[in-house]
Amino acid sequence: MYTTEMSKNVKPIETVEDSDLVAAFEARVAADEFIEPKDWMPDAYRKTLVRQISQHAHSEIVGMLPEGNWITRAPSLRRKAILLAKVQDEGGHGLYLYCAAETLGTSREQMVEALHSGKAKYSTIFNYPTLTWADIGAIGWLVDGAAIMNQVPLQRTSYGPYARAMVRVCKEESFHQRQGYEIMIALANGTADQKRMAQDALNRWWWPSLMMFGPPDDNSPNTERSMRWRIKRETNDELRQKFVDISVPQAEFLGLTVPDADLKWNEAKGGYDFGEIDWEEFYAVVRGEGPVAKERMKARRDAWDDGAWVRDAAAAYEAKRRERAAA
Ligand code: BYC
Repeated sequence: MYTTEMSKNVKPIETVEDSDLVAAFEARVAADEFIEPKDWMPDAYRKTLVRQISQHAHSEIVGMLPEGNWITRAPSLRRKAILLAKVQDEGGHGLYLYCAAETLGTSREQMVEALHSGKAKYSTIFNYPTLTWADIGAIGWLVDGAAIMNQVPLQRTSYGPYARAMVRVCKEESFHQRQGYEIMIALANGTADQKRMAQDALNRWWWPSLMMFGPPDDNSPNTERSMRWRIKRETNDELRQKFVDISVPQAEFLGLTVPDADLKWNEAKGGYDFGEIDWEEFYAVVRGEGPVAKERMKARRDAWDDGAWVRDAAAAYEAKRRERAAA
């Protein structure tokens, strides 16, 4: 997101903003009231939201690429129609989220420019390639599954427009997760080769899916304040643990093996213990060194350039419409 520049400029809010306003704001958040676009809010709250919501929007739009790549190669008309609808849904999610961020005073052009110039981040998960049809199943099951885990609590995030956008997004993500799991069921119960494909996809997508939840809590610079402001309702590690606990029995149902030798049920905590995530890989991908990061950014920039004539035509039409209305 608007990363280092932003954090350098952030001053402790109490020194630059009216402490009564800050106290009233904090009290509203603590009482679980939604903050709305025209309400007073600390500058750092606004910036955190723009950072997170725009990153979320970019992730949805970049996330169309790995799956869009398989629309022409889906194995049946039914699978093609479902995948097409899913990818279109992701485009819609991006639009709701860009609109929610715009209510905070940033423009679509600024957000897109930040993505294209590399100033803004998007989810690490979309920097991995989709090599086989089973990857489409694994993405729906695991990536959309992780997304739902993260987004269900965001329906209660403190900023009203973001919370309301999440309600519809979560309903659609739930369908996405099921379509992915259904592909995995078909493959896992298919021929030996199909089952091997399903296992291979699980092997490649498991760890990157766990990385979607972000760095561990003790290394997550934004979590503490975002939890206090109820932007985030659960921490990165809490959500990651829930995801593991839900996904492991799903893998067992498929007859597949989660690629983690340290995975073990822990009776005392009522959840699974799991192996150490490769955080070096995570930070490398965050820095833009993911396996297909360059292709993803090129595809986004090309789409923006190729669509320039549509934006120009829409602007010219609108200008004519206004001229006519004024005449
Ligand atoms: N990838 O302090 P932290 C989808 C960054 S779309 C890249 O914990 P925060 C789907 C983080 O931004 C799913 N960067 O940050 C779409 C921060 O850097 P900056 C997208 C990551 O914000 C299509 C730094 O690391 N979901 O599922 O408190 C098809 C330190 O982290 C990542 C959302 O965006 C990452 N994985 O917590 C299918 C959900 N993780 O910005 C599926 C909304 C961390 O300070 N976002 N970073 O320079 C969130 O819930 C939070 O922003 C995060 C990170 C949990 C992701």
